[in-house]
Amino acid sequence: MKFSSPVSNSKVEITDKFWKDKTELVRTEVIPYQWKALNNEIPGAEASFCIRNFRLAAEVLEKRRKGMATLIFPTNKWHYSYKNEHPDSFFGWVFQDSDLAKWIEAVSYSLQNTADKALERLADSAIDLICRAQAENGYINSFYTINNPEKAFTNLRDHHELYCFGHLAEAAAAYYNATGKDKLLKAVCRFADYIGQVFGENGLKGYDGHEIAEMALVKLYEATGNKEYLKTAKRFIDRRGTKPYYFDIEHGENSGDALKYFYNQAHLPVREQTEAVGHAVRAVYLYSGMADTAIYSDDCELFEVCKKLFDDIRQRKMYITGGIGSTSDGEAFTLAYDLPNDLAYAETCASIGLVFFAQRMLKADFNSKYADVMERCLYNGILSGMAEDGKSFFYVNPLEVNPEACRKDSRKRHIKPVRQKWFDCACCPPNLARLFSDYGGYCFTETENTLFVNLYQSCTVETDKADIKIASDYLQSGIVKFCIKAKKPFTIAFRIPYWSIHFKFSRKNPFIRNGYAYFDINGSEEITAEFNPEAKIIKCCSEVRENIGRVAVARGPFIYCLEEKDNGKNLHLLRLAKNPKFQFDGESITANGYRENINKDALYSEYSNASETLVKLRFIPYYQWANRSENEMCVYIRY
Ligand code: FUB
Ligand code: ZN
Repeated sequence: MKFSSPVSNSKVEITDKFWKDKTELVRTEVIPYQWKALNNEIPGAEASFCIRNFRLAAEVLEKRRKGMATLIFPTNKWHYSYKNEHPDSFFGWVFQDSDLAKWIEAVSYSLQNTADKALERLADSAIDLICRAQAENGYINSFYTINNPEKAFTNLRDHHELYCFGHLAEAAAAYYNATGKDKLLKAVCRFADYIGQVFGENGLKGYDGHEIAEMALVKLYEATGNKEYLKTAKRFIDRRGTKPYYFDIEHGENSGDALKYFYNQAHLPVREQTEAVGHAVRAVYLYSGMADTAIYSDDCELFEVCKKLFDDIRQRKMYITGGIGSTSDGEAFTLAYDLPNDLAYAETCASIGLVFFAQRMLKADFNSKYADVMERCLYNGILSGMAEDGKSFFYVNPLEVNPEACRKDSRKRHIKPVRQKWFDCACCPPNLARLFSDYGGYCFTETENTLFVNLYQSCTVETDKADIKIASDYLQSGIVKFCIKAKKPFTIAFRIPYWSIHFKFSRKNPFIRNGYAYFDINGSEEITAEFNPEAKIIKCCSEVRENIGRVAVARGPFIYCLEEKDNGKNLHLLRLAKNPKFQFDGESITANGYRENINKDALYSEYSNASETLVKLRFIPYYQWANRSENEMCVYIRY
């Protein structure tokens, strides 16, 4: 299979105001805040105990090495509250270790962007701690190490051991790539070797209940060249969903019930799966691992499965914001076209996982639809996950909110009308931190001869083909200038964004294929791309019942929304005027519309035409909502 590779974040310097601001917020706000959270230093926030757990695991291992007695605790729960447990027990969620791994990964990319010796020293000390918590056989997991090592790998379905391993492996590869230091990488490779034995041909036939190990093993393979890691990833993938179900065996059951395992995408062998199902984060992490494994092992059949799954999400199960997983029940996908606005789950992590999946698909299928999805998620359903000051976060990203309903209707309890400082289950903010710090790593992909430009922002990029300086006004005028200093003849391929029907390049006659415009470059030259980010009305496919008779407003990559702050209460009363004239002030959009006058007399009355008042509607980019305190919000408006 012919495939491309992403150009590393270390080769891309983001100079763009919009994206530099975000990566700087992560560096200056999120990463230090998260370190405090890991150390229980945030007053008023639920304590994490993450660092404390690693310290305790290291102490326990030391005692066992010295032949000293240590206590054993239960391992049958998901969460261990310090309020109820023995003081020497593990505390927190069974996957608490992953928070430190994500922090190290975010720090790694951040160090590629901005050298920071003090931060690097802190990360080194965290890595020393993790290595002290590694058992003789290579195993690293503070939960089982503390509570009962005998029980390791006995509950893959629920207990996230391979998930924590996966995050650690991603952190190790990232830290090695960023700093050249291999202490964590070596430790994690020992762990991966142990996993390879435990789950080898003659070992346990299991696989992870919360996927990520697959794509993480591929990252270890990329970092070390050791094919065993790729083999282990493939083994996990090929075993998933085969009968008898491993999770049945593990739990002494004989259910054979596929329905039970949709949640873990383990209801069918993966090659027979055609629909995205179950827990959305797990799903897209699995599909990312499948795509990577398919690419590196030249498994076209597996890659075709990934294509189907990607299209199922993109065409039937993705919100206009790039949110996925439309129900809070299992944080999961439901059925095709079931995209309720006010009940949406759309976890920040799930859209981040969709970006991972899209980026991997892009490697071997040179089609703009993947980068279009990346862009949709990045500018909308992911960016909304972080406040504009980087100090609070959304876990859930709904498309319509009435704050009172979130308090009074238990079906909407998962929806928060304002961003939270931190979360008891703190998966999303660290995920955001690692993605945004690595933003540069998503902009370009390359084969031997072709450089693909997937995202547009001001930056410089250095490759063996050329050094390129990009001056981007993508979000305002849509004009992007490329100053290319070629080192050898090559082809440059520009993605034509899905929203830009009209586009122009200063060089004539591009070869257009699958949403990319290709030009051969033979020397240094300047090329200007002109896209057309004018405001537009977007219709949702009629099969989405919630949006019949309603439209959304978009401009360039941004989806817009209405907020009560600008448009008054009861946003459902608003209607966009026919063929509205949009006015763009550099950020918000105004348009003519109507507000239906409320008839307060009766709940029901004989039909008569509604009376309406002419109003000016103000739309802001969706990602900005809830930055001016609690209020109503909606993306879709009657039309
Ligand atoms: O289970 C670990 C993480 O916590 C998942 O990825 C998120 O969806 C949240 O449930
Ligand atoms: Zn999350």
